Amino acid sequence: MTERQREAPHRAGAAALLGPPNVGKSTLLNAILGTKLAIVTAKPQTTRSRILGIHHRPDAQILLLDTPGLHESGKVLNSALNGSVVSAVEDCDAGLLLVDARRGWQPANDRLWEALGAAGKPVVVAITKADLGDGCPADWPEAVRQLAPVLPVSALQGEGLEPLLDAVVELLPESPPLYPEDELTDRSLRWLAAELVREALFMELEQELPYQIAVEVTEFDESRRDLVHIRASLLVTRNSQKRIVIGRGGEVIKRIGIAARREIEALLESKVHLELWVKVEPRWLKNPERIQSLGYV
Ligand SMILES: Nc1nc2c(ncn2[C@@H]2O[C@H](COP(=O)(O)OP(=O)(O)OP(=O)(O)O)[C@@H](O)[C@H]2O)c(=O)[nH]1
Ligand SMILES: [Mg+2]
Repeated sequence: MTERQREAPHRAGAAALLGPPNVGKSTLLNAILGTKLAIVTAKPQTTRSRILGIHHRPDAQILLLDTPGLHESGKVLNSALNGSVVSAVEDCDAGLLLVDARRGWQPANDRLWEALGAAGKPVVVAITKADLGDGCPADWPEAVRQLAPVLPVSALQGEGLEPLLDAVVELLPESPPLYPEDELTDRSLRWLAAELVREALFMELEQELPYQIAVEVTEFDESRRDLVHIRASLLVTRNSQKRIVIGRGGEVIKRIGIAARREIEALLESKVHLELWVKVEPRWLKNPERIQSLGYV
């Protein structure tokens, strides 16, 4: 513990990780927690719902809210995702606004900056993927620099995390810890397992298809100590998609299963038997209640 941490009053509160799709929100959450909690892929719009990750330090407890990337399309799922961004802005004590070092300040950054300002929330700006860019990207609104600390960070290389967290902690209210010390997230292992299946879908399937698929764990049996049995449905909207996900001779779904099982075993620290079933559910993407029951809002 540093001198500063020993003397400072304890602080606790929520910081929302906000930014455009693919800016590195989930990677930053995982790097801060030192655990893979949120799935990460090279494609934008991977995260579908808010996840709480709890970072404990001697002087503070930071409740980090990972959010879906804010984007412009009006589809039902997308507006549900943007809804969870809005509620994260409302619920947080401080905003951690992310800007990609290579892409610079985006229209989504403007909208989030304005929303945080309107809600009266203090902001720290993080320039992500600092290992890829050189310094601060151009076309940077001067007002932002005057009103918020701007700090570079590389989540992949673990650089800049502590100064960033120090800046966030300064914005949190004085408070005793809000969660027990061993608590890492508000999400169940069952839900995290479904997410890891979804991550494997993004790795194994081309282009738009992963966005059309939902994963629902229908059975999560931990009664055997040496082997956790998990059954999950992959919900697609059309028969043609089902054929692609299964692949010739079942080869695609087999690869998805192997990749997902490996990650789930690392999460659960146990052997896992993973059974995947592809189901056609034409309306899941259009039905707000269904999107909610799948845990995406
Ligand atoms: N080089 C480099 N790449 C990074 C860094 N952080 C994230 N990435 C990459 O950026 C891509 C997107 O990362 P995510 O963490 O999924 O981004 P996100 O903001 O959560 O994306 P959505 O959930 O889709 O909105 C992945 O390919 C990451 O590996 C970083 O610090 N350096
Ligand atoms: Mg994400």
